[in-house]
Amino acid sequence: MADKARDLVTSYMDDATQEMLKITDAAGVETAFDRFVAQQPQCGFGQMGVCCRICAMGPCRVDPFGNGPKKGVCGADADNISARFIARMIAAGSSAHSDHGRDIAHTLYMASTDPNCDYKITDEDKCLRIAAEVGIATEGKDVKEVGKELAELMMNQFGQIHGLADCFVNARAPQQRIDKWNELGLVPRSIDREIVEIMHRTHIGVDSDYVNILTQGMRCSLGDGWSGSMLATELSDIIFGTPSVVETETNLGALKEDHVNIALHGHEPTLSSMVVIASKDPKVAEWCEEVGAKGVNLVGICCTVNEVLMRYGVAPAGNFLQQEFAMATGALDSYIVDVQCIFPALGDLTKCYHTRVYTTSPKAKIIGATHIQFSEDKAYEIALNLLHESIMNFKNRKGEISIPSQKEKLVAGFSVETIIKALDGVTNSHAHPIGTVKPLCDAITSGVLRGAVAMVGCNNPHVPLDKAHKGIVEKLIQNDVIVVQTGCSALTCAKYGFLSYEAKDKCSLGLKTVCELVGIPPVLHMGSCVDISRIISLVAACAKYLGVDIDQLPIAASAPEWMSEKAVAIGTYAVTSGVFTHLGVAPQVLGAPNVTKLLTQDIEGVVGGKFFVEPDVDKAVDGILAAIEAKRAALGI
Ligand code: SF4
Ligand code: MSK
Repeated sequence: MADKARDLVTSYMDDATQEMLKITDAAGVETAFDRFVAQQPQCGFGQMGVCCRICAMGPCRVDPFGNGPKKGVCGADADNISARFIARMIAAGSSAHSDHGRDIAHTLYMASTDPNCDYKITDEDKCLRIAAEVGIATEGKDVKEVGKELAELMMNQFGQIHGLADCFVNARAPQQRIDKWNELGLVPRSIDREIVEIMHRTHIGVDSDYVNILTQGMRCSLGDGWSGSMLATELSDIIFGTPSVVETETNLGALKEDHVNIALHGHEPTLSSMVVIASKDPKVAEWCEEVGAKGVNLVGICCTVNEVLMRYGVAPAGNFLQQEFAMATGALDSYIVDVQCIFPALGDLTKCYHTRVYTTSPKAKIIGATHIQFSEDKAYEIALNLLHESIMNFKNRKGEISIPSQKEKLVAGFSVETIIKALDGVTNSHAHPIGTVKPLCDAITSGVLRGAVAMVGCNNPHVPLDKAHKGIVEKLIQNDVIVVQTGCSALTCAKYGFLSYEAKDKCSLGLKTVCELVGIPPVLHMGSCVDISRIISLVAACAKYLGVDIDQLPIAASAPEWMSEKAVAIGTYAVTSGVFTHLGVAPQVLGAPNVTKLLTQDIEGVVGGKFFVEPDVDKAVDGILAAIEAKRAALGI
């Protein structure tokens, strides 16, 4: 039974990962797949979202089907318990993205005010453009003065006392959407306040109305998508440069036996970008020579690599569930990690492999790892030290090196600016500083493209690894649907060649024609998880161009293998923004009938978007395409 469960979840994954699984099995090294099987059967009450341990009168369980209790000790029913649980997931997810954004805003402040800062404003045009967009006067000012004002305004979004955290909402959302959110009271008052208020409301004996709790969840999620994440993305571009097209290769085959292999893992661009910059220091080459290595090979896992892939072409070695396998190659000399999605198990694996795991954030220490604390005011020095430590560890390699040969071509770097520029290159409609979305909208309204899907999210052993990502994207591009991606979803589809120019040959005629004409892959890599804000910005620009609200566009979102609390926050802000959102893994709410109905049906009448839960690939694609065609029909296109 256990073997069967493990075979099922591992049977679809790529050859490189299959190869590594055989190696870890043979060596008796435990991975997430073993631990997942050991967890079976998982708690049914937890899976249905009807288990509560918010207070010490519990834990309480509600029996959704049988004759067991229907209420917890305090009287909370299944809908109350489940809504509180989901709201807390939204709060945690929003806090992860937004705390990341706060650190980036501080870095922009330092770059603008401290002449000795290792960071600088790289994209000055973007600094001036974003500042003007959010209402800062820029004329006659030095770019550093503007950068300082912009950083201060953004930092204020986290805890402002008066007004709303609506800089980007007002600048970017279609007026119909702003009106709707204002009418429903959904525009966040400040990013931190909405997160804190969720924690207050879900304390025992506060909010027991599931609609009221989830409404607060929606408001908090907008603080993530349209504020915390959006400012993280835009300010990162200002500091590190706005991504443009880069080509590289991906998968575990990106590791090199004769080089010092360093994997950057986690989510933030601050340290990882500095490691890339410091890796060019002449001392690095000297140290490599000293230990007999041909050089440093920087690779990455999860969203940190999406950040440095988009800007510097660093190759991804894998997605979320491949993180242990990178170590099991025996060729990884160090993991430099920051925050989010880093397995505690990496610390245990240091007992089996020579790899050093360096934690760098005071927020994220791991037992078994070495902590070298990162600080923005000594960024270059710390990055260089981490490189030195990693290079010296090359000498400690032991046992066999097993790097799978598989790697795939990958094209990335599709910021909104890059997408618009690529499309504008075809039509020469340079009416706006960064061009317009007219060519994209024309392709959709004419029917050459039927629509667009944002495919995002993680990996999750609850579903066969990679199967849904691969299956859904394959079918969408065969139906003239262009796909944009972020996060581990992008890293997954890249392994199968969907993010290469050659993937146009897997597409139906309309999409293939667009790819050939514009010179883009059919699946566009738009960055890390926080960069879903790029997708939201693009969607909002299209809606404004067409004079409609977001919920009228022939678009959808899909998170086929999601797992994190951040994904819950993202899904909620997508739905609240009016997007039809597919989930391949059911959220833990199914034991709460009213919450389930609200999220999958009734919410559509309020905000225009809804969740569509479907684990089956074919049925998921049918549902997504039907939603797109229904929007087209309603628009008369
Ligand atoms: Fe039980 Fe209510 Fe306490 Fe939850 S809050 S553990 S349902 S008594
Ligand atoms: S890293 S949140 S596993 S996408 Fe952004 Fe990947 Fe999901 Fe983490």
